Amino acid sequence: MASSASVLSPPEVPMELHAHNRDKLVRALRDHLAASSRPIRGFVVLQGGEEKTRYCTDHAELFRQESYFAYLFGVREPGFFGAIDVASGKSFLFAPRLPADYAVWLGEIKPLSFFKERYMVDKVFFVDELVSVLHGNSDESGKPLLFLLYGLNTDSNNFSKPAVIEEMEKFDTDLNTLHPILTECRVIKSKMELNLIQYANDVSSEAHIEVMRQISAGMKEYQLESIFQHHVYMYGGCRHCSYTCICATGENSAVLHYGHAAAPNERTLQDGDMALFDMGAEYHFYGSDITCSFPVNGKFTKNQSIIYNAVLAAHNAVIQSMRPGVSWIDMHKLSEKTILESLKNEGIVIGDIDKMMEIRLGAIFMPHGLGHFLGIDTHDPGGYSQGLERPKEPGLKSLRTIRELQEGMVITVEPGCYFIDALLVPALEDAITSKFLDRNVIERYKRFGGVRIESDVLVTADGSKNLTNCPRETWEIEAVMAGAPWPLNHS
Ligand SMILES: [Mn+2]
Repeated sequence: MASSASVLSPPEVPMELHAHNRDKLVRALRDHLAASSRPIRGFVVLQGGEEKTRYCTDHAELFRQESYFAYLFGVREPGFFGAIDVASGKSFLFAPRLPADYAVWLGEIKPLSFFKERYMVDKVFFVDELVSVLHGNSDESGKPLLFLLYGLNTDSNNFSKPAVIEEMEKFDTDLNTLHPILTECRVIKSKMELNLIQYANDVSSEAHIEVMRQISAGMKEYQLESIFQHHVYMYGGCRHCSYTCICATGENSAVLHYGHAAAPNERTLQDGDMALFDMGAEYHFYGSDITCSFPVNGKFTKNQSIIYNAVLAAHNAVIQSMRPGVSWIDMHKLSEKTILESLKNEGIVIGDIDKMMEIRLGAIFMPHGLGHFLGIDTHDPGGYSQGLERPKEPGLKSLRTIRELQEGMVITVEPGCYFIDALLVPALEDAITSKFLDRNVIERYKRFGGVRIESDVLVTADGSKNLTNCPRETWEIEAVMAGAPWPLNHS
């Protein structure tokens, strides 16, 4: 039956989603201005992304809209500007004036009315009309005020680029107000945004299961990447993935960001390997970020199930503890402690768990943070809102957020346990950390690689909801890899 390949059907995207996002921003901005005794006036102005070519050539890379612009306007075309009148809430789009030649090479030049209808904004003009339109729509005697987007991305340490417009001297500009307020809007997801994140999760969960079913020793890692990409595009309509696929097997699974151009998922799979596949599809800008770890041959060895179950226990303990008000640092520590307890049961680490926590021993096995916000960006912004400082201790310093959970946040839960020589060798030589490590037992895991289990989780009013739907228990994975349907049939 051909239809058994997938149960997916790509949904229509309601552009009300972006109208709602704009409303949310306008309300937050008005509240902020009122609270700081400033007049309710001015325009939010954002510049959308530009199409890029490959180096000096005319090869156009597939365009993907800048994320803040996508959040507010949902526009998929390059070269746009957008504005919102803070006082009236009215929204404007400015389209690039395209050369007549465009119609020959790239298709029909759409009228401005097309964009007005598609993106549900109040008015659409050309980019070269921006200065006069903003002046014409301002009922102030002086220069109109523009709120421009400028601020730090705390994951990349890059700054967002404020809109560049002609005749800037005809406006007053404010570079400080918009970024933190718009970023905070993105942290709490609306129902319509959650529907898209759920869809991206459904598509990606199904594609991960397809990979589990088709994997076998002798294949290349990139063939599994290809199966994933095919599935999310063919059945899910997802042209983009949220990030470069990590398809790591054997020792490669201890390389946290494997799969980049210099390590392009090209190893041949061996019988007995663990696989760690971190892959997520994106649909209408909204993404997913999912990791599955499992044995290439479909059967966990004793050592593989020891490490896998240590990580699964941490994953489940965190999801069960999540609710509004809980500190993400505490969740990170809970995951570390859960993993260390399992490792202690197997004699991999020795001694007092509280002492291990004090000296941050867990960071040797899990050097990355427990998880991050997810939305239009894989590492969605807002993890360190104003005033929050990144911790300095091993493990904790890798956290992409240290905030308290709030209803409506979507955050990844991705504990891992890895045997990384670059960390283990110095730890075994260190006078303090070496006391907690059993050299001989660790030797048995030398070529193990690592395990990560990653789900995308919504914080609800009284707990959490896992949006990812992949087999997680070892017996569920073994059953699905042996051909059982998912969800498992319990009859
Ligand atoms: Mn992640």
